[in-house]
Amino acid sequence: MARYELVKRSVALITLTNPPVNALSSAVRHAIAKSMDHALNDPKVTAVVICGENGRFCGGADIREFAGPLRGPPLVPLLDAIEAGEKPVVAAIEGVALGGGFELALVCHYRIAHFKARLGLPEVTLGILPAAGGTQRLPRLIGIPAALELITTGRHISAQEALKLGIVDQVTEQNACEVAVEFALRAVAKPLSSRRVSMLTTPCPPDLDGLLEAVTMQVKKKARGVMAPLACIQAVRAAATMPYSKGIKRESELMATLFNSGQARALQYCFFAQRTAGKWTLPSGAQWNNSKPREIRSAAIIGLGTMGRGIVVSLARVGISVIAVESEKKLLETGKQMVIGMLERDAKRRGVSASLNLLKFTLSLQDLKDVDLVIEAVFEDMALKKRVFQELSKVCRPATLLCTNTSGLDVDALAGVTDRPHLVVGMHFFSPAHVMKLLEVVCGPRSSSETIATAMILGKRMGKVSVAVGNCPGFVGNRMLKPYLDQATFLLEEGATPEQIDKALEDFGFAMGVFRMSDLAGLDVGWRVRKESGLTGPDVDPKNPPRRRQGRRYCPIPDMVCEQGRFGQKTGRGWYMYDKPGGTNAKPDPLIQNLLEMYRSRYGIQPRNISDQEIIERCLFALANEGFRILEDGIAARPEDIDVIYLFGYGFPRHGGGPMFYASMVGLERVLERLEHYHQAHPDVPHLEPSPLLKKLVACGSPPVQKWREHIKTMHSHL
Ligand code: 3H9
Repeated sequence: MARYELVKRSVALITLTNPPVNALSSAVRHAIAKSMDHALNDPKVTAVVICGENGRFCGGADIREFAGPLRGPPLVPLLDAIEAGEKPVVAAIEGVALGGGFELALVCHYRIAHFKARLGLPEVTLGILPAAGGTQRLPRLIGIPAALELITTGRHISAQEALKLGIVDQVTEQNACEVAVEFALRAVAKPLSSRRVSMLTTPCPPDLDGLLEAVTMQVKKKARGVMAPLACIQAVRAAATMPYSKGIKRESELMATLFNSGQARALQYCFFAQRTAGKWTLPSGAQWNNSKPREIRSAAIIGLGTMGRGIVVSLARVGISVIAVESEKKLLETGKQMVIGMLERDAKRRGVSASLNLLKFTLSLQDLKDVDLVIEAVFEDMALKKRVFQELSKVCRPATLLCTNTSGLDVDALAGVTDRPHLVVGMHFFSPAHVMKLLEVVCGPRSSSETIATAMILGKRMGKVSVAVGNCPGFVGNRMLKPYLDQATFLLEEGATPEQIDKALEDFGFAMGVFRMSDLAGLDVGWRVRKESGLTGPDVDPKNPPRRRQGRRYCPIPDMVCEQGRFGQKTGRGWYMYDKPGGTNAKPDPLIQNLLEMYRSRYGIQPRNISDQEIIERCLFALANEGFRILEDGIAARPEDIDVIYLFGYGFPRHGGGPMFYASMVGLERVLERLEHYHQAHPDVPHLEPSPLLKKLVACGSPPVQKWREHIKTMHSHL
């Protein structure tokens, strides 16, 4: 867990050896303590260098150990002892120095960083704070404002920025470890007292209270209801106002509060869920680590609407040459200008040159004959998509992968019209596609493992979080959205307002409430789908009683809003009113209020006061209930996959963990009891009827979310 060697006859080189990130597990802490003891007591040793194996200094505390009781030497006294030692200790930072790894570097008397290294205190993103002295040492080293920014955001910084801030003493392009050994030899004769960061006086800004107040406001606005950044601010205040010995106690008290909180558990769950999500498996045994992806050098996008443009940008900025196809000259020209503008802005922001030479724009599908992969992003219309796929079958070489960016149509039906169903897969991007990190990779029953592996890795290459899902209407994300949206509109019928529902969801932590989100996405898309499926419009069977379709409760209010030409932000009116078409500042609209009142009186609905609790329970438990059904159906392989989809695609708050983790945190028994209650009150809403899997899990004693998989017996697993 740590290798000890004597180099240059007098330097003790301690190498952390805990792959993949040299996390500070109990065994590593134990090995560091033993090695330091050895080094400090060996008279041959005049200086110490600490580095990490495989070009990675240290990724911090071992997060997996957080779930159990503390074993092995605690970190704070271990680090204090390194700093207090009488021999100079130099940190050789390569790869990463994060969290406890950064705190380890801070107790070393000198820090040498490789120019590609990244440093940071990301604890806040895990719902905790840097509790091995990080909140006390960093402000002493670089001052309160800079330390506050790093600690409350968890931002990683480059070695160059660390040098500018005074965190590291030297940045090198050579082997950091070798440079550190030479540095250590030179440091032997120098006094150490000024190098012990905990002994420094924290440089205090003139208006400390004002600064802390301003940062508190910022943090509250950005991360509503999130505890960790606020605790970080309090810990930094202690660094400014208390001696180190007291500050470190305050840090530890704050950590204890955070450590046991539901938010910390949720955020740590999110960390692992995100990493688990890429590990797909198929019933055939093919999986992420035994299926070889194809290399994709060239791609084509069909359709230059909002989605198509975002996909072109996502591909081009990772160096893939792209042919973009439109059906009309005018649309092609508009799309081209938009894509070029987006790429140029993106390149400027990242300080690189725009990869415009990778782009080609055409009206002819014939130009696609040699590309490695095509992503179709035309209008959401099955007949049109089928025509495109038939055409692609004819023009593209037999090995070209054919992908569809449908948000819910049958991927297998599209595969069926091609000459290569095994090379067809869904790649469901989220709008705007160059910004949103989620990619649902929709595996049809005939998609080959190579095809799935290629789409998953391509997503990763574009910086996306790729999640493999099965093929069913709406896949995972949009299938679950339906019961969630339905509950919101039923609550409108019963007496709530769009603002009230949105506020409850935003207070819960959603980036946007359901109505503001729908206004942003555009209300007309769903309206068209409902018309096509005979739920509204001239094709509705007149024998249907009002507010009922296909034997279940139906709320026609969204259709009535659309009938007035209110399609959301783009038309300046939707569930809210906006200053102008395309405006983003949502204001409550009295016309919507009137519409709701007239609607209720027309159907004799007595509006009632609806509590925020009911809003949250009905929307979120209906959402999770559909998640349980998705697990039963084998459309998602694990609850973690569903949660990652909702975190990255639908603005579910990370500190809630995602709908499935949230349900487990509330308690499955309670979720079951509330769903039974609401289903009894609304028997014509099947989505409120508790799913068999939920009942089964409760009957099995409500196991933790990571164990649900053992209880899911899918006869027809799609994954
Ligand atoms: C802390 O330090 C608290 C202290 O202040 C004081 C306490 C008293 N622990 O991300 P990757 C696993 S809190 C355990 O795919 P990359 C990860 O799950 C900690 N496991 O690689 C994955 O496992 P698997 C503060 C960890 O190259 C594998 O390593 N530190 C840890 O894309 C590869 O990970 C952080 O928050 C860990 N600390 O990115 C840093 N880190 O193969 C968290 C990783 O089974 N880590 N794993 O799926 C990261 O941000 C990234 O992993 C890193 C590498 C940038 C290091």
